[in-house]
Amino acid sequence: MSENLQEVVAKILKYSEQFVLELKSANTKAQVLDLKAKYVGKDGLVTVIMKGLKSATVEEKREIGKKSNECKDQIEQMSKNALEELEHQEINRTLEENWIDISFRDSIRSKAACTSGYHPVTMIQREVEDIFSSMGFDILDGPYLEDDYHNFEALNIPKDHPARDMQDTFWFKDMTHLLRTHTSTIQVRGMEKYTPPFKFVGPGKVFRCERTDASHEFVFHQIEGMMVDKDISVANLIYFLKILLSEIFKKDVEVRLRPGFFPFVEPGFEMDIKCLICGGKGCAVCKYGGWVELVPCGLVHPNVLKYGKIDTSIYKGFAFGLGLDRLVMMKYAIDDIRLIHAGDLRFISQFASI
Ligand code: FA5
Repeated sequence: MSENLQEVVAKILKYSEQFVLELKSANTKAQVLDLKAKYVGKDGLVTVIMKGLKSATVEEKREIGKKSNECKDQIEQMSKNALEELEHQEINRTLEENWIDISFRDSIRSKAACTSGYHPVTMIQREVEDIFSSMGFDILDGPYLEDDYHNFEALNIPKDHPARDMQDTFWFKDMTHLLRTHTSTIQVRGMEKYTPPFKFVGPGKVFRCERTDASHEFVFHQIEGMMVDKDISVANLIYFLKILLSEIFKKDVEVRLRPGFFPFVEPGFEMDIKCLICGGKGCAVCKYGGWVELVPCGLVHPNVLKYGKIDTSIYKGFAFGLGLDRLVMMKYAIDDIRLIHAGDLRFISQFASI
């Protein structure tokens, strides 16, 4: 070797310090890589010293080899750290520049994908309420949890009357309370609230312990209607129901009236609508009969008026109980009632824009 041992070792230490200084001003990965190559690359300053060891003495090899290896390791390690640091900075800069509020974007996306709106039953309920309130009817509410008196007794269905079996009831353990099986309970509550003449409708959920099929749910919706005045006749009842149906369907729909038995009306009727799913040809919804039972109705039984403390020598009344879910099915040609309450947004969101 042309230089002595001390001179070479000093050179190595100088390179080491020089590298540390120069690294401070390397601001990009390329600059770091260039710097690393300058010292420990194929022809780097440290590498050249190591290559020159071939002609060195054993002692020089040991001493210079040790120092140059330490210097090389230090340069490689510091280059690695610097590159990692620059990589981090780059990621942070990218994140900073392309910052996205994920929750904001999600809310936009969900708004676009799933426009909010009312449930079809709520929509039809409000429509029916609007039609009746425009004709002077009040809107009444009633509780889901009812007692035997309001659901049966005051509707002329005494205990042990076979008509109790017409509606399968969810009873509470005390056997005097139940989930109302129909909105006719609101008739009883209406008579407690008003003195005649009066007219009101009462919408809401009802509950029946029964098996479901294409036209039967065990939780569904009805809207009760009741009018009490002097000289009420079946003609008044038909008049209001026809207005209702023509307003809802905005077209002529075929209906038929047939006798129907309900202990709280006399005479009692069933108003059926020609099935709008199959056009009367027969399908699962109309049970292949072509007609769908929609609005049972009739003149209020005198016993019911008496329970309501109404003077039957002066007043008469009519009442009806419209199935709201069936009305939704007819209006929007839905062939299975179970779709309406299945909670499937793909189904429900179709009504959002209506
Ligand atoms: C009644 O509930 C009587 N309270 C209606 C009434 C009121 C009659 C006033 C006379 C005077 P019904 O059980 O038939 O009647 O039910 C009335 C309507 O609710 C039916 O015509 C039908 O449209 C709907 N409905 C009945 N059961 C179900 C069910 N399981 N699922 C969906 N809709 C039903």
